[in-house]
Amino acid sequence: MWSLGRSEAHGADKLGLVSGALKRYACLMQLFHSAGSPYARIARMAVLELGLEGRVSFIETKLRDPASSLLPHNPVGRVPSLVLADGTTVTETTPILMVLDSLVAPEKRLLGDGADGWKRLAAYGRVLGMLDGIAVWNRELRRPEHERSPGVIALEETRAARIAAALQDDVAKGVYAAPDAGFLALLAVLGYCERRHRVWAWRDGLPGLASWFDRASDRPSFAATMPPVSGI
Ligand SMILES: N[C@@H](CCC(=O)N[C@@H](CS)C(=O)NCC(=O)O)C(=O)O
Repeated sequence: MWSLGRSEAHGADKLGLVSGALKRYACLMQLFHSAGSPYARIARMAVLELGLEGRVSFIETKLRDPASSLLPHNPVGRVPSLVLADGTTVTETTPILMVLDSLVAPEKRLLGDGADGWKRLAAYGRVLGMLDGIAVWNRELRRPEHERSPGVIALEETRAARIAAALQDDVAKGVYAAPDAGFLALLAVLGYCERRHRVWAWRDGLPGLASWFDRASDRPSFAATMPPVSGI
């Protein structure tokens, strides 16, 4: 964050620097996130991968709290949420990636432009579908035991295993090789399973996917957004 002492500000103002700094500060977007959210992690990694740290500040917020700093910006109350410089709030991971992509040169974009027959978007969507299922499964496990639905848990466990097997085949064919939206989403999902959803021994029977994850985990954007370990 910007902060100038009184005399620095006075001297800088003479040079017209304060107004420049204030303008830049005003242009900052705010990305609301929680440390454990895999969806928000995709957006946070995207900011870092695209080199947008100077234009997007990260704001950690509380979820499911009526006093959350996010609620005045977004009644949905979910992260990630991106508050633009004009106060517009973009909610949901994919629209946020679209905004971030619009800030960089076309060849750097994470979602692609369809020139590949939308293959990158398809790869990203497949991972997001897996994350949605795992999020439902994880939410179920956070309920008191007597409120949990064994049927929902079984369905989501089966879905996750099915998608993971398909992802291992994809990885073997070279999909998820470049650090685009699908790559970052896959890192975020598997990273979530490693630290926040450990009930699922996803590595068992999936050595190809596990070795993809171990290699891809080297990315600095992944290390910089590590979530705390949870009890699940
Ligand atoms: N469909 C949303 C899902 C985001 C989401 O579910 N975020 C969770 C954290 S992982 C959240 O904010 N939960 C708070 C709540 O449900 O109130 C997206 O793509 O961004």
